[in-house]
Amino acid sequence: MLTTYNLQMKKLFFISISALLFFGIFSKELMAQEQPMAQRITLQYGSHREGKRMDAEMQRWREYGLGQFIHWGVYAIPGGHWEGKSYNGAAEWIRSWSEKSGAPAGWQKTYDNLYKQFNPTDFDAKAWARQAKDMGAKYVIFTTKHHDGFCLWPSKYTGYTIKNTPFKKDIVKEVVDAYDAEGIDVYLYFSIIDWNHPGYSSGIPKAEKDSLAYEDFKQFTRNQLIELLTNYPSAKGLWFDGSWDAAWIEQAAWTDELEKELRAFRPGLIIGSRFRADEYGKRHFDSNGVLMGDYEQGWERKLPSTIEQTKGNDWDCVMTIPPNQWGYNSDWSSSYIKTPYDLIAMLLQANSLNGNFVINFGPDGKGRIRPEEGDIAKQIGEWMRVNSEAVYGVTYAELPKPDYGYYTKKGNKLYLTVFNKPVNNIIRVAMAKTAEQKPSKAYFLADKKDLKLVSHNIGLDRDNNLYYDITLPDDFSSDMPFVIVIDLDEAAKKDQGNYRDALT
Ligand code: JFZ
Repeated sequence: MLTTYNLQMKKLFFISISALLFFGIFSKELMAQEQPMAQRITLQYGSHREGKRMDAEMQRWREYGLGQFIHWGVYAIPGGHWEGKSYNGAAEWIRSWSEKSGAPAGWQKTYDNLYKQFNPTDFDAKAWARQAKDMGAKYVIFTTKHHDGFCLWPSKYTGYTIKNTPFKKDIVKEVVDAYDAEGIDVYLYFSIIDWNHPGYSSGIPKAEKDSLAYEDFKQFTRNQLIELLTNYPSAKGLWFDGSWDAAWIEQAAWTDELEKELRAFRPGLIIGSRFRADEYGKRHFDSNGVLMGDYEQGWERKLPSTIEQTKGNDWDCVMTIPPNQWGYNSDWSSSYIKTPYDLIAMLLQANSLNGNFVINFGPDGKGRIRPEEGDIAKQIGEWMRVNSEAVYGVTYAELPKPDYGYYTKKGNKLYLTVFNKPVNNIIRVAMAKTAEQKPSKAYFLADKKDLKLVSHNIGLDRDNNLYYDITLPDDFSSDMPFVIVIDLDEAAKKDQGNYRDALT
């Protein structure tokens, strides 16, 4: 496997160099690549691994394709609004609303007492899990504690938990059990930021008493993480957030130790790159440009458009349905709401570049997933039931992105997910003359109907490609993206081209 990885990296390197020469520019992404060995500095708390994790747990992660995020907590009660006033940021951040920016008087005190009303009587973890399953999600990331510090599990290290609400029951447990029962892997979202803990500080504590309080907070954080891994042994990983705080960044030695402890405590545990900084304060990638953690966790509400931008790493993209609302916001009327089509296009873009795509849901204060999100999940699920073969367990196809949509690949099958149907009904696939696998058969994934496949030398000199034309039936139309499968045949090394290149 390592050899394959090295080969891939060599290819990537080659592609990067060609891109540089071709465009004559030095893009930021490429400059941010790993330092050559000779130029590296010694790091004590940098990345401790070179290249991808190849164990079974990580292989499973890599094959998810589609995931669900759930942001749920006390912020679901105000839902972005209070006493007729509207907060103008992300609803899960509403506690940070200041009176200067229009918050009602005494807002933070009001917020910190809202948990006393948290009683989501309509919460039905099994219904959520069924809905996620129907959508086609293979994993879920669930907010155990967001920045406000409210714990959806009965943590013994603070009173600010679900146990002290009228609801009382352990919500994290209900979610874990329900998703486990549906065969959906669970990842626990955990915020390093905790506005409720007296020792928490976002800036570096200066006074001695503040530093001491921060030490308490560190111990508290460590205890809660061990508690979560102890209480929910089936959870596959931790999804960290908030690690941009200056105070946290300063803790390189301690966070490195903590990560080691968590990994030793739960072998196979998956942790992304948004957990800790190295001793120079570098996050996600250490000072040598090497990825920290098991996958790149920086693609939030954005997607790479080329394989070079992914630097050959594993990554996930987490995406909101409105522009930037993770927790429940009761008013979606003035926001653009992504359509199932938009989300499927993003899903395929992610999968075509070796990433997982994760769609966020924000249940309301009663525990209901809003109908708009329900419809989106349903429509994505309908699409996935027909087309998920092009999503699960696929990889980058090592072909340039075609204009009509995205390629994904698995074994000897190439999937063409078509978003833009050519006006002549001919899908033209270009492959290098030297490619080891050649298309032998093309068909619709939906009904397995064979499609006419012919190869041409279309007489374009020096592009070193062969062209395969797939003809869609005359009367074919589709209002959703559709998938064509191409079987690749290793043996068929035909059509090497019989026109000589022009001598110029
Ligand atoms: C964080 C949270 O503050 C937010 O509420 C939500 O939970 C989200 C998933 O994570 O917000 C971020 C984190 C990282 C970036 C942007 C917003 N980022 O890397 O660009």
